[in-house]
Amino acid sequence: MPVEADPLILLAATLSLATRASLRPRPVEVGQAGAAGTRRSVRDDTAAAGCRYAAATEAVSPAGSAGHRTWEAVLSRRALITGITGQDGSYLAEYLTAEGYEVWGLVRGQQNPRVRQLRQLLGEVRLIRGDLLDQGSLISAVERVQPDEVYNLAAISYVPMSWQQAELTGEVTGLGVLRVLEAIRVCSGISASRSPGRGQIRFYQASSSEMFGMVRESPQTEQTPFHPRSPYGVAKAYGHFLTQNYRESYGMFAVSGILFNHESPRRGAEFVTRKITLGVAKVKLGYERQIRLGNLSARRDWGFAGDYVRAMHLMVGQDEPVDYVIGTGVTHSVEDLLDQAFKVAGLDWRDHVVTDAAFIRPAEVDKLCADPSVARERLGWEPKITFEELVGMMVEADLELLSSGGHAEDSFGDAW
Ligand code: NAP
Ligand code: G4F
Repeated sequence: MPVEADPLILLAATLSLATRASLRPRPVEVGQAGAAGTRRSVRDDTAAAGCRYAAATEAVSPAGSAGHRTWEAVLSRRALITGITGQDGSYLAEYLTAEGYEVWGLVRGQQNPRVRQLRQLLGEVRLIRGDLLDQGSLISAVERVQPDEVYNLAAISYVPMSWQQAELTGEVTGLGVLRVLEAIRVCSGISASRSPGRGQIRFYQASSSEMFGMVRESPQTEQTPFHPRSPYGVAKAYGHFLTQNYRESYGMFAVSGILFNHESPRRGAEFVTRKITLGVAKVKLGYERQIRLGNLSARRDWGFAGDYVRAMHLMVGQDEPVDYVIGTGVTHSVEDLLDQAFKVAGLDWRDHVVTDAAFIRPAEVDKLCADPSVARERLGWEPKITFEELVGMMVEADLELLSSGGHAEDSFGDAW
């Protein structure tokens, strides 16, 4: 399969088949005990079909260092992240890199401006072209990267856009999941009658609390029925059920995290948390006097994105593929958010907020609140950052960004 050479995209062309060796732990040279050596990737075609194999990374001491031999090998795993230029993709890439993973990200477009910013932040991440609308590109990416784990975070994720471009949302956020699963299935040589064995590619799907929509009960659990309220929510429900279906049909290790709203200083400026924290910074610095918003009584269970990517990784690392609800268990209204954000800047939101019908949705999700007890008990996952800390962090980051002459779009870069 030819791989595109592109100066913008760092392709790790050094992984030739000839260098692939056994996954079995082997003696490696290390420097002083615990000294960081360079890493060399070694791979093993353990599966006969397609591109199924596990990855190992061998720790190698710097040339010439007077090290001693150890039988302790460092085995590293390889992850492919779709949606790496988004909020969660960036946090997950950082997290997995720190965990010793070799991280690859799928990026789309000819001149994607976020690629340069991503590479400034995450120099170690390797990028490969692909688009959730293009099945062939996904097969090529999986075949090229040969990941142990695939995290499908790519989506049209802004709910109001899903009414304006409903068909595109269905294609990307819904059918895109099918295309990623098919790429994994084809590359793994899995047919309907075959259960994959060890070394299979594990798959994570970014499902959403938007699927609960008009909620049947509160708080929402893994058992709560779905009643999506937007084309986005409907597309996510399709991806969710399809992930479950591939698990049941093909025995794939495929899991969905039903994540409630999670935010950060890297959040897109179109979402209400970031719109408010940027608005507070603009008002505080005297650039603007008002923020125009829609429904202030909507309630969400808001957490910190950095906490939520840990949950994704934990789910993929379990013995059994199981779907989990991830949230804080605490719900706040948009008014609560305004209160908190303006308080950080020493202001009163009532002096600066105007409601505008343009931001009212055709159908609203009134209230979301997670019951994350299964994740807490089985994964040992708990959020570390509270709502108050999250809002404080975002307001402070936006004050710093704007007062140093930056813009919202710069927040995917140095200002992180
Ligand atoms: P985000 O910041 O909007 O990122 C979306 C990513 O999808 C971007 O990297 C974007 O790439 C990529 N993408 C869009 N269309 C694509 C296509 N056709 N092919 C390939 N990539 C494409 O979203 P996020 O907040 O990080 O969320 C990550 C995932 O979790 C999404 O699936 C979202 O729906 C889901 N989710 C999010 C939350 C939340 O509160 N954040 C909660 C539940 C579920 P470009 O840079 O090229 O546009
Ligand atoms: O920040 P939002 O746009 O997030 P929403 O719609 O809850 O969706 C986010 O969370 C989902 C998980 O539940 C994700 F799946 C999805 O991808 C996305 O990340 O809006 C939050 C609430 C809504 O009720 C909205 O009506 O804030 C209300 N709101 C009020 N005024 C506003 C505005 N939302 C936005 N974006 N802009 C406003 O001016």
